[in-house]
Amino acid sequence: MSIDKIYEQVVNRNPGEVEFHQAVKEVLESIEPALEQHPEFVSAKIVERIVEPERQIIFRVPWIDDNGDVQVNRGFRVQFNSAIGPYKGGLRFHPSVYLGIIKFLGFEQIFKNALTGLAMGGGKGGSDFDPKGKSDNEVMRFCQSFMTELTRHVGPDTDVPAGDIGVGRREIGYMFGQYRRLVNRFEGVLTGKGPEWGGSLGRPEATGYGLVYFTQEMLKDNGEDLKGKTVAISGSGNVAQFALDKCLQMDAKVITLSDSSGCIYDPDGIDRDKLEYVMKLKNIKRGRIKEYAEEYDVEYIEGGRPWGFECDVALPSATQNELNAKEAEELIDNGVIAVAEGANMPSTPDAIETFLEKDIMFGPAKAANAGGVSVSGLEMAQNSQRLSWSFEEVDSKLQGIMKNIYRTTADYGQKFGSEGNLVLGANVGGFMKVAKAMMDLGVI
Ligand code: NDP
Ligand code: 2IT
Repeated sequence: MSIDKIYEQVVNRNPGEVEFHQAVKEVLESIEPALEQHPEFVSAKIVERIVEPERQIIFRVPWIDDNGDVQVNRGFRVQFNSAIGPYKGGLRFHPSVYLGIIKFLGFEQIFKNALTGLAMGGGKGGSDFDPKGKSDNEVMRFCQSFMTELTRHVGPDTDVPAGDIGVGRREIGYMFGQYRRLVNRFEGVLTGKGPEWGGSLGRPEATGYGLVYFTQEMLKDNGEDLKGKTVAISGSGNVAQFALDKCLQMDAKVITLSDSSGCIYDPDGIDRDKLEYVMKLKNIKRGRIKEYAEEYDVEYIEGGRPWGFECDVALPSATQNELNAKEAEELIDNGVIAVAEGANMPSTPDAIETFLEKDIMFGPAKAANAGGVSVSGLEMAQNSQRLSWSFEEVDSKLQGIMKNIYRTTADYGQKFGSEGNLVLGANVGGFMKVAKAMMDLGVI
C-alpha cells in the first residue's frame, strides 16, 4: 500500500482523532526515502502495523469528591509498540484528554524512545480528570481509583508509566502507593518517583535540562552558543521550569513564561530568585502565571502566547499546537535563529514548514524532549539493580544521551533528506530501529 493510502486508512479507522492523524502524517511523509531503500519493510507491512496500537485500554474511574458526591472520569492506556522494550511513556491528566490525544502521544513515544538508545517501547495513558482546583485528598482518591484498574495492565517488565501534563511527583506517589498495596511488591512500575521511594535523582530536571543540552548541541553544530542568547519559553510547568534553570546555568536570558490563561514578558530576564518564585507558585500554591506579573510589575497578556517578542531561541514547552505558522513568522521577524520543542508536537505542521523553509535551526520534540524518558530509562535500570546513582552520574549520562540523539538525528537528516532537517532525521532515525526489530520478531 502507498504511504497516501496508509494515511487515508488511518484517518478512516480512527475518525475524529485529529492529533493522532497529524502525528502519523508527519512520520509517514518523512520515512518515504527510507522505505525506498528498504523494500523488505514494505512487503512485511511494517508501516501498516506500526500505526496500529498493540493494545488500547479504556476504563471507568469512579471516585468520591470532598462533598461526598460520586464523580466519574475516563482512563486510558495505549500500549502502542513493544518491539524494542516494555511499553514506556507518561500519563496525562487534563480535561482535553481523549483517545486521539493519547494515541498521538503514544505514537510519538515509539520513535522518541528508540532514539534514546535505551530498551523502551512506546505507550501513553491518562485521563480527562482535571487536577486544577481539586484538594490533595480528591487527587489521591482519583489516583487510587485510576491505579486500581491500571495495575492489571502494567508492570516493571510490561509497561512503565510516568508523568506528563497534570501528573507530577504528587500523583506518581499516590499511584505508586496504591500499586504497591495491591500487588504487595515494591518494584519499578512507575518512573518519576520520589528519591526516597525508588526515584532517580535528576528525573524532575531531565526533560528541561535535556532540552537545553540538545539546543546547545544544535547551536554549536552551527557555530553558535547559548551563552548570552535571549530565550522565549512557553509553559510554566515541569519542562519549562527546568529548561529555564539550565538556561540560567548557561548564561542565557529567559524573558517569557506562560500557562493556559496567558503569558508574561519580563524584558529584564527571569533570574534565579524569580524562578524560585515560579516554582513555589506553580508546584506548591498551584497558582496562575498572572501572579508573576503582579509580583514583579511586568507585562501580562491575557490569553496570549509568548511568540511576539525579540529573542534568539524559542523553547515551546506547554502543549500541542501552541505555535502556528503566523507565530513562526513573528518569531523569525523578531530574530529567532533556533527553535527546540520541549512539549510534544507544539508546532503546527505549517509552522514547522516555515522554520525549515527559512533555515531556522529546528529541534523536533521526539529528539529535543527525549531527556525525560531517557532518565526514566535510567530510573528503571537503577530499580532493577536496587541501586541509586548520584545526581552527577545521572546528569552526565543524560548529557551523553542528548549528544547522541542530536548526532543520530543530524546524520539521518543528512542521509535521507537535506542537511539540517532534524524533523526527517528524528523520524527516520527512530523508525529504522523499531522497523528492524519488528522484522526480526516476525509478524507481530
Ligand atoms: P505540567 O503539567 O508540569 O505543565 C504544563 C504547562 O503547560 C503548564 O504551564 C500548563 O498551564 C501549560 N498548558 C497545559 N495545557 C495547556 C493548554 N491547553 N494551553 C496552554 N497551556 C497549557 O506538564 P509538563 O511540563 O510535564 O509538560 C509540558 C509538555 O512537555 C507537554 O507537552 C508534555 O507532553 C511534554 N513533555 C513532558 C515530559 C516530562 O517529563 N514531564 C517529557 C517530555 C515531554 P496550566 O497550569 O494553566 O495548565
Ligand atoms: O512525553 C514524554 O516523553 C514524557 N512525558 C515522559 C515519559 C516517561 O516515561 O518518562
